Amino acid sequence: MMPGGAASPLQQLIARFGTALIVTDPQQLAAVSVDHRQLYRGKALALALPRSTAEVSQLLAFCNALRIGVVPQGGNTSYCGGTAPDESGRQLVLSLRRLNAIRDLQPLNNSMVVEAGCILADVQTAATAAGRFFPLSLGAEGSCHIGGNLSTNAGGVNVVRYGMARDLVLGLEVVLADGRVLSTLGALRKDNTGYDLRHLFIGAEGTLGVITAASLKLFPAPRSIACGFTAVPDPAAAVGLLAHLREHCGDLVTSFELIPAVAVELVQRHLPGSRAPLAAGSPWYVLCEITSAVAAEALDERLEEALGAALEAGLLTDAVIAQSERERQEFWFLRENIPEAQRRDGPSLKHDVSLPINRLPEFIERASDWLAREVAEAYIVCYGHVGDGNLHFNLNQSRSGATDTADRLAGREHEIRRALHDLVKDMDGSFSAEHGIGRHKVEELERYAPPLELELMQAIKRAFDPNGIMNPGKVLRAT
Ligand code: FAD
Ligand code: 2HG
Ligand code: ZN
Repeated sequence: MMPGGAASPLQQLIARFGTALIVTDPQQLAAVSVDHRQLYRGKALALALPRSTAEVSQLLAFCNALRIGVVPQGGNTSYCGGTAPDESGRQLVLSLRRLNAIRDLQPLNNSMVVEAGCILADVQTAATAAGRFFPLSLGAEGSCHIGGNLSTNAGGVNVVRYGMARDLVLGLEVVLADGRVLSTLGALRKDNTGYDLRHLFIGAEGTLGVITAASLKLFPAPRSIACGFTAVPDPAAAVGLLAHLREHCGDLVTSFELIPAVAVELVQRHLPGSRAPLAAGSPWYVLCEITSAVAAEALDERLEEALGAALEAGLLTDAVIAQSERERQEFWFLRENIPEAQRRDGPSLKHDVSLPINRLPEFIERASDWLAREVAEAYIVCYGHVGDGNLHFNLNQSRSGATDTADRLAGREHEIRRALHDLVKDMDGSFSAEHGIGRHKVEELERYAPPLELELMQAIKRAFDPNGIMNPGKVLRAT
C-alpha cells in the first residue's frame, strides 16, 4: 500500500492483470533491466508478458491512465541502451516474447504476417520452408525479434541488394500509447492513401507505440550463391572493388563487407576453430557475395572472372571463392563474430557511422590519423557494411598491460565520440547508420539533427504519446 492506504501502481497492475502477466521475480527483473552492452542498468517496476495484441492494448491503456512508463523489449540485442528501464523503479518492461506466432504466409503474394516476438531466424526459416526468402540477416538473428528489428530499422549484411528493415515491410499492427490498435496489416505493394504511418513506427525504438505484428515482403529464394574472400591493399581499393563488382555482376551483388586484419586476428584468438581463408597476410579484406534465384547459374565462374579482372586492375592482391557451403559458412563465421571477439578482447567504444561510399577511405584515414595522435589507450577495429557506406569504427582498449587503461578509455568516450562524429558531420555522414539512438545517442541527435527535424520529431512524439509513457528518455529527451 502507498502512504494513505492507496494501492501502489504495481499493486494495481497485479490486481488488474494477475501474476501470470505481471512478473516481479527479482532475478527476471534484473535480467531485463540491463541492455545488451551493459551501458545502462536500471530498475524495472515489473515485467509484463502479454500473450496477445488485446493484452498489449489493455496494458498500455492502463499504463497511460496511471502514467506508468513502458519500455518495450524484443530480443534485447540492440546497441544503444534502448531496452533498459531507468533507475526510478517506476517503468514497466513489456516483453513481446510470447507474441511469436506466424499468422499467415502467402507464397503467391510473396508476403507473410508475423507477430513481433518472432525470432528473426524463425522468420527466415518459415520463409525458406515455403520456398521463399526473407533477406534481413544479422549476427544477432538467433535471438533478436522481428519487432525489435523493425523498431530499430536494422540493417545487416544484405542491405546492398534488399535494403534496410524498413524496405521489407508491407504493413504493421501497432498498439498506440492509449491502447488503441492501429492496423495496416494488409499485404499490398501499392497503396497511396494518405500519409504512410507505418514508417513512423519503424525506427522509432518503441517511443511511439508497440509493434505487435508485421506484414513482410518475401523474395525468390537464392538458388545459386558465390562467396568470395579477397585481400585488398587499402579501403580505397575496397571501394573500387565494389564499383567494379557491380559493373560486372550488377544487382547480383548481395553483400560487401570490409574486414581489417586486426579483426581476423581477434576472431582467431577468441573463437577457436576459426580459419583465415587466405594464407598470406593483408591489411584489409573484403567478404563479398553474389546470389541469384536461378538454380545452377554459373556464379562461381562469374565471380572468378570479376575478381580476376579486379586483380589485374590492382584492386585486390589475392582472392578465394568458397568451394562448399561449409567453406562459405567459415568465411561468414569470421565476419559475424567480430563483435563477439571484440567483446571478449575487452572494453570497447563503438561508432556506427555512414558516409557517401566514395568518401569512406578519406574518413578512415582522417579518423585513424587523429586517433594515432590523440588516443594511445585504444586500437582501431574498423569494419562493416561498405556496400552501404556503413562502418563500425570501433576502438578496443590497448593491450598495454596497464590496469587503468580501460577506465582511461571509458573516461575519454565523450571526447573521442565528439571528434569522430564531428568529422562524420563535416563529411556529410551520419553518426548512427543502423543501430539507432536509444538512450546512448540522445545528446548526439540533439547536436547533429537540424533544429527543424528535431522540432518535428518532438511534435510527432507529443501527437502519438501526449503523456510521454512510451520508452521515456529514448531517442528524445524525456520532457
Ligand atoms: P531490442 O534490443 O529488444 O529493442 C530495440 C529497441 O526497439 C528498443 O528501444 C526497444 O524498446 C524497442 N522495441 C523492441 N521491440 C519492440 C516492439 N515490438 N515495438 C516497439 N518497440 C520495440 N544491428 C544492425 O542493424 N545490423 C547488424 O548487422 C547488427 N548486427 C548485430 C550483431 C550482434 C552480434 C549483436 C549483438 C547485435 C547486432 N545488431 C545489428 C544490433 C541488434 O541486433 C539490432 O538492433 C536488432 O534489430 C535489435 O532487435 P531486438 O529484438 O534485440 O530489439
Ligand atoms: C555488425 O555489423 C553489427 O556486426 C555490430 O552491426 C557492430 O559491434 C558492432 O559495432
Ligand atoms: Zn553492422
